[in-house]
Amino acid sequence: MANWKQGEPLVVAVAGATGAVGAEMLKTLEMRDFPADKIVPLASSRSAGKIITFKGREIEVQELTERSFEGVHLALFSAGGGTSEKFAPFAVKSGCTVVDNSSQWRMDERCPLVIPEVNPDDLYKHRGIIANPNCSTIQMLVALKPLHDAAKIKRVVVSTYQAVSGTGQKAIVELESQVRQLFNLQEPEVKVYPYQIAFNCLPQIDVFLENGYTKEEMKMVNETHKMLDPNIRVTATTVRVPVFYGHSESINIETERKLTANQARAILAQAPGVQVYDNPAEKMYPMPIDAAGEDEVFVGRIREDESIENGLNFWCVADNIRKGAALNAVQIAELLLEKDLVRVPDPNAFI
Ligand code: 25A
Ligand code: L14
Repeated sequence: MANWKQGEPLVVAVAGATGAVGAEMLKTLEMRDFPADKIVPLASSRSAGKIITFKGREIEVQELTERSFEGVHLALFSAGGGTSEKFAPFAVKSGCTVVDNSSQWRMDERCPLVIPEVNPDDLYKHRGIIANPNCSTIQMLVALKPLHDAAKIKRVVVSTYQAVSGTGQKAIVELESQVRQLFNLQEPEVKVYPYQIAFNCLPQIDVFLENGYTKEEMKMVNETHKMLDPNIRVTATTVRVPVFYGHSESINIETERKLTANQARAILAQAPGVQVYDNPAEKMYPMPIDAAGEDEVFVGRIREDESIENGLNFWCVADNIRKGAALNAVQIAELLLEKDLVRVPDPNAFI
């Protein structure tokens, strides 16, 4: 059993350490001076033996196996749903607390789904696996939480404009190669997405479900219900755009109590994790090229929806790899340490 006690050296693993999100997790742990005494980078056999550097030290990537978590207290996973399904239960069995970035455990009742700015106290219920929400849901709820507290949101209509980095390193490479191929008058090679993404928009993220929505769209609905309020009606359209880093969202809300645009701006200006960037007179609004590499959720274009009584429209941008994935996971890990929750109550809970 690797249950950790305050004052003992802390061992932290990153599963999927060589991927787009895993690499950012390592960088974020380093930048925020996370109090890990030892880092264990894990990936598939393809990447075993690669060297990563952490705080100036070189560390060899090991293959992720069922036995990787012996002596590990805390693991951050971002290696895809199948990998999390297979290996997270073994981590817990070794006494290791897991923060998982895949969609695998998010709707599992045993697993809290947490955004530190929205529902930090749900962490107390964890039984070994804490799920990190979907990137589009995270940035939306960081902005909606303070508005919901102030005026009670009844309905949300959201459309997303999502960067390719959400799909991982292979999709970053695909957009870059297609742009290069097109400028060289070559046929663009389509491997990751169903169609060419360069100079295009794809109104499909993840697979289609029976109700005509995509899985990504229903993640935004279901995760909002689990974390913020099951009574909010949510409808989403998620779209892939040829942007490398940073998701954008057009959000329309209907509230029970009236909020003017100025009131909403003032509430958001005070909200944790949010930066209001909104001044039409100066052509000031958030864009993915500005949000990339930043921690905050940026909000602009705040205005009243004149088609209904109590409605607001705004535009919301965040770095999908940072707040949408790696940063949120590291913030959860920081809270676990702070609340003394790096522990597994029942090692067999997920086996
Ligand atoms: O579960 P989901 O939600 O459906 O998520 C699916 C994918 O989405 C990404 C993540 O990709 C994940 O694989 N993802 C998930 N949540 C995300 C979020 N919120 C998210 N992205 C953004 N936001 P990724 O590219 O970020 O990370 C992939 C990592 O997972 C490791 N991995 C994969 N299978 C594994 C595994 N690790 C252990 N066991 C397994 N079975 C993967 O490591 C990576 O670290 P890797 O070793 O497989 O590959 C890293 C290097 O290898 C090269 N490469 C990849 N595939 C191939 C390849 N080379 C040759 N042939 C290949 N087929 C890469 O270039 C890289 O250098
Ligand atoms: O639910 O942009 O974490 O392709 C994984 C794939 C987020 C979106 C998740 C993408 C998704 C991501």
